[in-house]
Parts: sequence; structure tokens; C-alpha cells
Amino acid sequence: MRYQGREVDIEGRVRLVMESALTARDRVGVQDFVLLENYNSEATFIENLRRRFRENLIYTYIGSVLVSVNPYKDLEIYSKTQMERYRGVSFYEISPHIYALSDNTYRAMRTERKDQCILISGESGAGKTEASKKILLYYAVTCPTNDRMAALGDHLLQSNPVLEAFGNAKTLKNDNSSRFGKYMDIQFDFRGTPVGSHIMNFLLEKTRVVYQNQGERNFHIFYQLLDGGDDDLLRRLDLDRNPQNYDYLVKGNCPRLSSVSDKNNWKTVMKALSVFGFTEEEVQILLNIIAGVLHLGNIQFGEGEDGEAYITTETRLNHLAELLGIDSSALGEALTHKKLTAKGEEMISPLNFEQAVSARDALAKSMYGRTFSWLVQKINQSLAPKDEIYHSNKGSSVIGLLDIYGFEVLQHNSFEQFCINYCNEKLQQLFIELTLRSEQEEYETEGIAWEPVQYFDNKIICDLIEEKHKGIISILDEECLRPGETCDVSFLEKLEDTLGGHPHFVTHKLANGKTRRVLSREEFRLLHYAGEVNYNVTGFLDKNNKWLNRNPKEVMCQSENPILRHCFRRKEVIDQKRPVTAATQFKTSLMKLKEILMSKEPSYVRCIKPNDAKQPDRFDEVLVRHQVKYLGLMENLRVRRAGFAYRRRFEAFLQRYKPLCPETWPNWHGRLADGVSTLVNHLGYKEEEYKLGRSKIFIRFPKTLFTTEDALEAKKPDIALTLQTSW
Ligand code: AOV
Ligand code: MG
Repeated sequence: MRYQGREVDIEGRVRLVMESALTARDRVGVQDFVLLENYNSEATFIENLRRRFRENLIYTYIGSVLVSVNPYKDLEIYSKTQMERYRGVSFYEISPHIYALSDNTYRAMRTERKDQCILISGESGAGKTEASKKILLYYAVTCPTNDRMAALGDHLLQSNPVLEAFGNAKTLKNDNSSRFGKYMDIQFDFRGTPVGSHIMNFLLEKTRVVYQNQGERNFHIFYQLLDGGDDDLLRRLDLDRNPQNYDYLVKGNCPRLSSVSDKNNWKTVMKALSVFGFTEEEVQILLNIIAGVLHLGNIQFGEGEDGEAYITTETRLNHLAELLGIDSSALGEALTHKKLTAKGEEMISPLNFEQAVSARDALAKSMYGRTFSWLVQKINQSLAPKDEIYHSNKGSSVIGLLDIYGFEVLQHNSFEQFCINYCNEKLQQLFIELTLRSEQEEYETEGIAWEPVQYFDNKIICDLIEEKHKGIISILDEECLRPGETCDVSFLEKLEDTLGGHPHFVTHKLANGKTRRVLSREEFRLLHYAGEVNYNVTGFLDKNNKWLNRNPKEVMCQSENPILRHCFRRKEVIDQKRPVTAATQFKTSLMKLKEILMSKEPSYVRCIKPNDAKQPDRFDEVLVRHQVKYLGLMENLRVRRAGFAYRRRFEAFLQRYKPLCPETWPNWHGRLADGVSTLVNHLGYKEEEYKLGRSKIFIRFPKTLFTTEDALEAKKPDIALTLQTSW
């Protein structure tokens, strides 16, 4: 910015203020990427992010999209005072913040009476869950409330520690990684008071219950219980404090975390459960199941002469049965035998060693997974609106909050990564569809000609995964229908036969040595929008098949433990229908989610991870560039800048810049459009620099806006400074 030739006030004060504002802008970059002069340059984009990150300015806009870079340190920007600063203030008048987005969404819901949703995306460890917690905190603190609803805000906040304890775990990417997807609706009445909330959970990564990669942990709750539970409790549950004594906790060889206090978190979780109205007894029976999973993992098998499995740890089995309120011999039989009904007759056949281990693990995963869903259901009961009129969404408006697991590329990627990455692929598609749609709609309503933009549409990858009959999920399901006849490798062959030639699908056979890393015979590679991922098919069929033997289910539904009885219904045992596969169930819930989100007005938070070391003040350019690419941020910016860099409603534009024109100052009394027209004529805007829509002015180049801002700064340094310093 040039400041030469500008009038300076008597004491030179203004000049000083202006200069500090100028250097501030240079130092910290622009607060909205649309204001970048060279908006097509990725290097400029990243430089802007870096400058801001260096100054602890972790938030930047692309129009109405909020880009957030994980600071990996506590910043003093989330206090109540900060919340007050953002209440009711226009998005652009103050530095970018997650509170600004929260407030804007809330006001849009109230004034336009339209349901809203906030979609948070980014890779594992990028800060999605933290962002969603800040949004919840903002609503819990700032929304109006009344005596009846006072508890709801607290409940909303308390749902986090509970769900995180049971659904999050340490992974290599994130010490507190969400291992389930979460969509939360908050309902508001016509006064804007939160009246209820509902959580939808998606596909918990249950495999973690029985297996963890090197350096990873099982779900937090196990360690919290062992570290935080008092002596009496542990004695009653027959547990000792050392996680290394439990088979289900030793696989990752990582019992403790330096960044997390399991003991303190245990206290927080127990307190939160009581806030939700869990009785002491309910907590006890819940913990019986958690301890039960640990004991189940320690059940060992031997193999008889005929190859049949038998239990070598009888005492442990008895303890476990007692803890779960089930019959010990029935449980023993359920773990070593298979019950089949053939031609109306019941047959029992023994399992071999491997089958018994797998039956045990399947039971552990199923017990934990179903208990998790029960927990979400219980939390939902306490979050449900008290007034019946709000039980349907009539009479209220909703803000939805989506926090899912981020895109994952590990050394070894399996069925879980396949589902997680598929989910991210779907979200990306939604993002593309919705941003383009809303841009086009805005141009249409404003009566301005639409200028088409080139972008990468990832629909082709979504189809590859989910298309009926031809997609990967359909092929997987088909293979699962014929157990015994098929295996993971035959699944891979089927994929090759059906999908060979697809531009986003590669295997060892199809690669012809053209790919960078040679694939093994058990792998297929998907070229996701976010990058290449090699999936190992070993275990795909097994993990997709939710078929749990009949006997363990029978045993569980007879349990004295009411949670287990609730989770394993008798009806399910009688009903011999094959359950829907895991992948198809996931696909269906994603479709449902998409429908919910499409019916709402979306806002976006795009999270970026600055380094892989989880360290503050480290900005790894290669890593950031990769995310900027796959999050489609440059495309997003191009769409936003396709025609015009900046747009503002007439009244906001007039309000800010009216001091610059004698005819609009102090007040303009005519039509708003005429006022804006008079103002920009006075400022000397050229015809190609701007367009007037029906309610907004569209400015094509950032330079035009900066010149106007500079003029305002010279005229009214105090007003201008509030904007400048935040840039
Ligand atoms: P994620 O939700 O995106 O990953 P998190 O929100 O759990 O990532 O963030 C990971 C860690 O980064 C947190 O535990 C914090 O230590 C730190 N962090 C993130 N955002 C902030 C912030 N605004 N201020 C300070 N520290 C932050 V995953 O759930 O793995 O996809 O499945
Ligand atoms: Mg998370």
C-alpha cells in the first residue's frame, strides 16, 4: 500500500497509526484470501497462511469459509471476553475467528429462519474436534437461556468428555483421535434459546478394541478406569492397574501418554456421567462391561487332539461370567462352539483354535460397539427437548455440527481406513456441490451473469466406491454372501475383473510397473481426491461381515446386566436374517447424513495440520501445501474470486464508507443502491471494477477495496484501525 502524499494531522499521530497499520498488514497477511492480489498462486496462498500462523493468527477466511491451522498450543483467544467481541458483529469487521463463524451461523438461523449446519473437515489431527468444541462452548455461553433450559448448555458440553473417553484413542496421527463420526443437531426455539440436541454416531472403529498398531492405544476409557478408578472399584472388577497385563491393551505397546492424564480425565468422565443423570448403579453396570471386555481379552485357548478349541483359563472365565451376569458354562461353550440351524434342526459344532480366538474377539468388539451406541442413546435422552412441541423439528430451528474422522493414510491401511476415507470423499463432494451451488445461486439472485469455473469433481471416486453392482462396496458385499467359497484375495480378483481400467483404481496386476510404489498381491490402490492410498485386503471380508455367531448372542441376551440385555435383543437371535454388512450400513448412514446436510444452509471450517510432530510454531510447508491442494482450497478461492473478490450488502458497504463522500455523509436518505452508486462514483470506481447486484455490491479486484480502505484510514484512523490490525 502506498501512503505517499497523504495528509497527516497536526501531531503526526495519524501517520504513526497508519504506518503501524500498514506494517501490520504486511506482517500478518490478509484476513481473507479473496483479497490476495495473486489469487491463482499457491505459493502466495501458503505464504499468507504462514505469516498469519507465525503471528498466532490461526484463522483466515476464503469468503465465508473459515480456514484454521492447528496451533498445537493454547492461545488466549477463546475467553468469555472474546466471545463478547464477536457477538452480533459482522463477519468482516473483526479478525477471523471460529466464534465469528458460530455467531454468524446463529444469526443466519434466527433471521432467515433456515436450518444451518457447520461442516468441519481436515485430516487426522488438524483440529476438527477442538473446533467443534469451541463452537459448542460459544453457543452454551452466549445463547439466551431460561431456568428450564439452563442445564442443557452444560449437558451439551459434558457430552464431549464422555464420548471422547469411549470413542477416541491415541493414534500415530493424533493423541486424541476420534474413532467415530459424530453429527450433532442443536435445536433452538423462536427466541434463539437452545431447547434440545441430538447426536448421531457413525461407524465406531471397533477393531481397536482387540488390536492396536504399534504406538497406538485402545479407547481412552480402559486406561482411565485402570488409572483413575479407586481401589475398591478395581477390586470389585478384579482388575489391576497395569495396562500391560491385558491382552487387549498391549498390542500397541503404548500404555501411557505424556500429553494426557488418564486419572484426571477419569474424574471428568465420572462427573459428566452424573450430570447426564446416570445413577450410581448404571455407572457400575457400564463399568462391568468395560472391565468385562478386558477380561474377555485374557481368555486363552488350547487345542485338543481333534483340533477343537478349549478354554485354558477357567477361573478367568468364571470371573468374567460373574461380572457380566451370565452363565459361565454357556459362555464357555459360546466361545468354543458354533450353533447352526440346518433344515430346522439345531447343530453344534466345535471351533478350532483360530476360530475360537476370532469368536472371542468378535464378541468383544460387538459388546463394546453396542455399549457405545447405548451410551449415545442415553446421552440423547438427556439432551432431548423437554417440551413435546419440539419433539419434531416444527417450531424450532436447527444448527447441525459435523465432526468426523479425518482422511487417513497409514503404513498399513485396512477396511477402517477405507471407510474413513470414503466418508471424507463424500464430504468433499458435498462441499463442491454446495459451494458451487451457493455461488451460482447468489449470482442468480443478484442478477449477475455466472462465469463458469474449472474444478476437479471427485464424483468419479465416490461412484467407484458406492455404485450399485459395480462399486467396491457392492463387490465386497457379494463376496461376503458366499462365506467359505471366497476369501480376501478372491475379493481382490473380483475387483480387478470389474474395475480394471478405472482411472482411480490400481492393483499389482494392473499397475504394469507404472506406479511409484510397487503394490503387493494383497493390495489395491485408490487415487483419492486427497492422495493415493494402498489398502491391504486382508480382513476386509471378515470386518465387513457383521455376522456374530448365534450362541454368544444368546448368552448375552440372557444376561442379568440390563445394558447387555438392551444391546443384544432376543428378537435378533430368533431372526435368522443376515445382518446388513458394515460397509453397506455405513454407506446408508452417509446417504442419510448427506440428505440432512443438503437440507440445511452450510458453513465450513477447513482445518489444516501444520506439522506431523504435533509441535507448536512449526509450519511444514510441504505438508501444508498437500492439504491446501486436497482440501481444494485453491479451487474454492478461484470459485469465490471467479468474478469478484469482494461482495458486501449495500447497507454494510454504505455504513462503512459513507464518511468518504459528502453526499452520503452523515446519512444517506434515498435508496440504498443509489447511495452506493453515488459513493463509488465519488470514489472514482471504474466500470470494470465493480457491479451492483440487487442487494450487494460486487468488487472485482482487491486493489479497489484496499484503496477505499486506505482512504477511510486517512479520514478516520480510529475506525480503520479496528479493521487493519486484524488483517
Ligand atoms: P481432529 O479431530 O482433526 O483429528 P483434534 O481436534 O483432536 O484433531 O486436534 C488434535 C490436537 O491438536 C488436540 O488434541 C490439541 O492438542 C491440538 N489442537 C487442535 N486445535 C487446537 C486449538 N484451536 N488450540 C490449541 N490446540 C489445538 V481425528 O479426530 O484424529 O481426524 O480422527
Ligand atoms: Mg477428532
